[in-house]
Amino acid sequence: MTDLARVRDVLRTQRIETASWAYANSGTRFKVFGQEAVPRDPYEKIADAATVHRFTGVAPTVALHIPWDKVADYADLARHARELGAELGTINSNVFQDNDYMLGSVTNPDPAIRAKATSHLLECVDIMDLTGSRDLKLWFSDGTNYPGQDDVRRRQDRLADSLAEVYARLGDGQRMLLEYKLFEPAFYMTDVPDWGTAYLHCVALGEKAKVVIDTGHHAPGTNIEFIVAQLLRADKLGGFDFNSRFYADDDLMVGAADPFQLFRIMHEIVLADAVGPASGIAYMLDQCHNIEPKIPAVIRSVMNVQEATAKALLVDHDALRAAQDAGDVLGANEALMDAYHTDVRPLLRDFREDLGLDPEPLEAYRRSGYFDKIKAERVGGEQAGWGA
Ligand code: PSV
Ligand code: MN
Ligand code: MN
Repeated sequence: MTDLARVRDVLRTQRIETASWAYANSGTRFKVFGQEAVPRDPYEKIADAATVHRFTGVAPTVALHIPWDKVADYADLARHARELGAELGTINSNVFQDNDYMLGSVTNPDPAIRAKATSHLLECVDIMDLTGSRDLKLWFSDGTNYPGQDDVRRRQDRLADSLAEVYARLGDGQRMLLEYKLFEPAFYMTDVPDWGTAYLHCVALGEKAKVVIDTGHHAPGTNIEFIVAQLLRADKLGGFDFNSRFYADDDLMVGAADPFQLFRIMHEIVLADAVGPASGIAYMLDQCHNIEPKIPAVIRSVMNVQEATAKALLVDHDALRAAQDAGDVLGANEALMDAYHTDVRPLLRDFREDLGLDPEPLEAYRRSGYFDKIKAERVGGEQAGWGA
């Protein structure tokens, strides 16, 4: 089998999950720019996600955020997704948009507020039972703004108690993914600020708990691929929230700001032979398309992940290892860079044709008339926004 055939075989196993909120209006705290034909409810968000899958062939699942995607009948929403050739994916909890959570959710000094937050997380597992989702993704905005505001260790204990209660509720085949974030909205101390904290909690919980890496959630200059390698060693890498950042948690398109970083991340995954679903690594896009058209931006993002993966799959591991073992610094670096500098677009065009898809997903989407169709259909009602 040629190398290129192997690359295509591995690429065929990769699945990239898109997020329901990427299709909704979004913006900054300064302004949300509404766009034409934006979905008005979760059903329409899923239709857009299914359209991304139709043109890329590798993005069948869509992540939901509760309560942004609250519906009366989740089994019906799952049926709707299946009818469109898609599936419901990760359930994202939300304990950051209620007035009660000003001083924290599961870490709040008030036990009644902690109980409310935990009961939301448990409700998310109930929803997973109805949607058939494997993963519960937890991100906590909890933290403090001032030194002395609350007791760091007591807050960790409260967090651990709540996580343990939710972990105990997980069914067979369900997992808990714990996401960390350096800062924002808390500015002095965040309760889950880094991979080490997330890792400690996951280890204490058990094997169904894994760490999720949101690429936008680190200090500038952080070596994210090192974190990837370390979590892979410990079998604690649950997945990614992919996006790009220039400054903080910018939520721009993955691979747009630093495609080389994305390649380096994917190289670690390829080295561990962990691209496909058997590894349990979930590739999710957690992005907001504030000024660019949303569906093409998600298609572009999926393609960016595929391009980085294809380049990583082209690394000549024998040459790399030989150079490393010989202490050949420049040779090892060259083995990596050779792959990075390869134009993989022709290979991906062939890959898509093999799947029976148009080799150019963005052009195919534009030609499809989908946007004109939803523009005509989605009149009246209120457009969905990030957070609603
Ligand atoms: C927090 O910044 C975060 O990355 C979490 O994943 C949230 O659930 C998500 O953003 C919402 O976009
Ligand atoms: Mn995220
Ligand atoms: Mn984020």
